[in-house]
Amino acid sequence: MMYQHSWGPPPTMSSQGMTLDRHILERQRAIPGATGDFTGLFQQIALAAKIINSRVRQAGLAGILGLTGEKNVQGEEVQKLDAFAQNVIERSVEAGGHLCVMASEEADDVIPIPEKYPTGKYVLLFDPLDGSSNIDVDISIGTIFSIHRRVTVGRNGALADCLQRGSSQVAAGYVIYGSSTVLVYSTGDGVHGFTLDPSVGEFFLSHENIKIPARGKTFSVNEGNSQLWTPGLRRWAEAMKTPKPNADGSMSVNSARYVGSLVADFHRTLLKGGVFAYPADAKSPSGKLRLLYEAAPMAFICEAAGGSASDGTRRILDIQPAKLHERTPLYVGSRDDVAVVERYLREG
Ligand code: P6P
Repeated sequence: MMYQHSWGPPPTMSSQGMTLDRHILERQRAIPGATGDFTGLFQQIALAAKIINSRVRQAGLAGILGLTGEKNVQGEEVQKLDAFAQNVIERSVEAGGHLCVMASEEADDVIPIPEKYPTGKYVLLFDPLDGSSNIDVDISIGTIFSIHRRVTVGRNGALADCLQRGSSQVAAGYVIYGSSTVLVYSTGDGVHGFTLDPSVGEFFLSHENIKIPARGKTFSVNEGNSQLWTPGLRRWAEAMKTPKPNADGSMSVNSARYVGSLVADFHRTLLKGGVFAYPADAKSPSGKLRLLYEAAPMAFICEAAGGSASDGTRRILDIQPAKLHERTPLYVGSRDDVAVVERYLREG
């Protein structure tokens, strides 16, 4: 059946009718011994994304519909969006028997699987709604997730299952609630994006095998913090803003782009190239972003697309986490552009 978008000619053959579910299933069939566990977990994550998307799209009406996290018109307590997203993800995945433990930016400790449900071999780490402070001004926000295999034995998973290097991830992904809702994921073999068609409530393949350019023309960093940076980092930012001569005598300049929402800044960097940076500084000596469910999943995706990600000196995926909410500086994007900022950082 030819999938007809309501806004014009059907998509290209490669994405015609290719839903996220079918994409995952076809990859599962190619893996010897695959049990369907991963497929089931992924379908639950996709369902959670659809539910969160629906509520995010209503948020602008909060003042009218009483969805502000206060009492709604029925006098019921309504959750703030990030608490809502946290709850939706937990409820969507806890009963499936695919996980032994979860961890979230919104929860101080690991989240066990309720005793009444079976447990499984996977671990889910997630940021349910990153950048949620931007929703009030209608800026894109996102959900970020990271999946590991457990390393402990027994019914319940443990902290050790969560504190694994990013290189151990079996999959990572994010959902960007922007001008459209796009889910991007990788299992390490390619990076693929799926756009939600709200008219049918299904994610369709829209960005097949994403590859990040080796070099881009955009740098993305909050220069409001520049007085807190090292001299080397300040020199990097100045170099990014210095016009460069081309062979034909013309000059080229970079573009500065900073949304202030990691998923939005990363998604643009992944598709267009360039570098996103959240440095350590005098205010945040370890940086602001979390290693487990922000930096590591984005690094996994970026490397699978041909890019790179470091904390300025170490590959993000090689860092052994010591704490659940550990923070890290993050430089992620086009391989050559990340190498340039690392060189300035080495100068100190
Ligand atoms: P700043 C959003 O609050 C967030 O956690 C990330 O999504 C984003 O990249 C970063 O913080 C923005 O931080 O300090 O530039 O506002």
